[in-house]
Amino acid sequence: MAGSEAKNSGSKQSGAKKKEVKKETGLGLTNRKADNFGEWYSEVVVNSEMIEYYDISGCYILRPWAMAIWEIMQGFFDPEIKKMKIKNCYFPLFVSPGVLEKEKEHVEGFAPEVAWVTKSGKTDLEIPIAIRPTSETVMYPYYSKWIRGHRDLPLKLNQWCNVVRWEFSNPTPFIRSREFLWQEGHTAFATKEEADVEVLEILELYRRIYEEFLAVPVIKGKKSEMEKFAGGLYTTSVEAFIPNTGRGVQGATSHCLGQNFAKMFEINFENEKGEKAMVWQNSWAYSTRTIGVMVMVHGDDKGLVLPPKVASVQVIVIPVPYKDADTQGIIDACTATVNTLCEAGIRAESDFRDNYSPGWKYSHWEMKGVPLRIEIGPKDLAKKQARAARRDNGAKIDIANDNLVDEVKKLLDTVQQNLFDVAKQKRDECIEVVHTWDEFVQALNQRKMILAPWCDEEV
Ligand code: 87F
Repeated sequence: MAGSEAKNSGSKQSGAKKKEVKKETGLGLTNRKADNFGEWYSEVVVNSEMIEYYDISGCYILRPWAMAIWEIMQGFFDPEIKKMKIKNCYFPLFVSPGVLEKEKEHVEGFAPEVAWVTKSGKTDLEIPIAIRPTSETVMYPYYSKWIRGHRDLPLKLNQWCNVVRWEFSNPTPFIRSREFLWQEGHTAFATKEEADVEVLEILELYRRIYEEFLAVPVIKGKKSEMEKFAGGLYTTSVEAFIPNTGRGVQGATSHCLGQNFAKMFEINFENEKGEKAMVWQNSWAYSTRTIGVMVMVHGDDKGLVLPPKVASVQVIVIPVPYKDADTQGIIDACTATVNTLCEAGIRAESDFRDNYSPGWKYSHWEMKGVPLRIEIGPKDLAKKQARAARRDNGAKIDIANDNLVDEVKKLLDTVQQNLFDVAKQKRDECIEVVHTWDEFVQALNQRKMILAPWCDEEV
């Protein structure tokens, strides 16, 4: 992968261009994705009503439009890990300095990012307490307590929570924020073989979140020794690619921790032969970064583009009344359409606000990325049909009322698949095979994703 993070890059653009885009709708973005990617991204997440900036740098409000996406992914992942007999739990937000110290070796590199509580009211705390940046040190002392014999294994826990990492470089909503939401799984096994299997099972679930839900193609892989989690044995990840920046983004990680933490936290058990043995551990996480990657990959100059599977509103139904038309008839047809779709399990809503024009509403819901818009005007009413417009490519399709549910379902599936196909094609077009350092540097400057020979040896 060329680099490991998406960056806010790009230069300031001319005012003339800004106006040009805005003029079309009165609502539009002032930055184009291709011209000023970083500014474009900030504008999209705010104007789509996913994010509100907060008065603490690097912290963002997740508005319902974003939270709904997180909940839909959770609705997939949580039952999947429950099928794997992983149980949910919740450990405290605070970490005592003692346990953090215990893990010094690998925490050292991360230490500047750990936030501390030092006061209650005006009084200094006797001992400052850390806010979890991740929960190994919070959880593992209790794994040591709870695991005694081989019958206590495997111990497989997950928690849905927030973590705080006081980042200093380039905060970006979803991608790099000082507080974020994630799930963190922490499992302990009697054997390395069991741990190895789970690492890849979880990685496959992460691939499915990206590819099946967010329609973002990812590459599964094993990190180099330099890039792995220092506290673990090996790290696997799914990596996405942002064509506009030419950067890879780490999408989610699934680590085999080996026995390093078992040693540090004395997580031992008596095996079947009555001998003392150390557990094998894994940890794995995906975070709200997933949403940022999705925005970067699919968004366009009209705003957000949501894959239907994660859109809290999949279909927006907009009445298009004309002066002398049967306005009430149109409104009733819209209501009936929404009801029919909702009954079929499709997430549909209508926009009946009478202080906005249909054109304004089109732009508004395009900005918010709703996959399908249905317009109903006097002609549609007369013909017992509705007109659908796809967010991904702008295509318009007339749908007879009798075929509404089937056609809409088909269209949503097509949009989902098309978003993935287009994203994959764009990514694959960026792949460059290189053999020399000169070629490598050149390809990197051309925002390519590089495939290069790799010896995995340090010199
Ligand atoms: C920041 C401050 C302190 C990352 C940190 O990836 C500690 C850390 O340990 C830290 N940033 N990490 C690595 C996290 C490893 C691991 N934890 C459980 C995961 C998956 C979930």
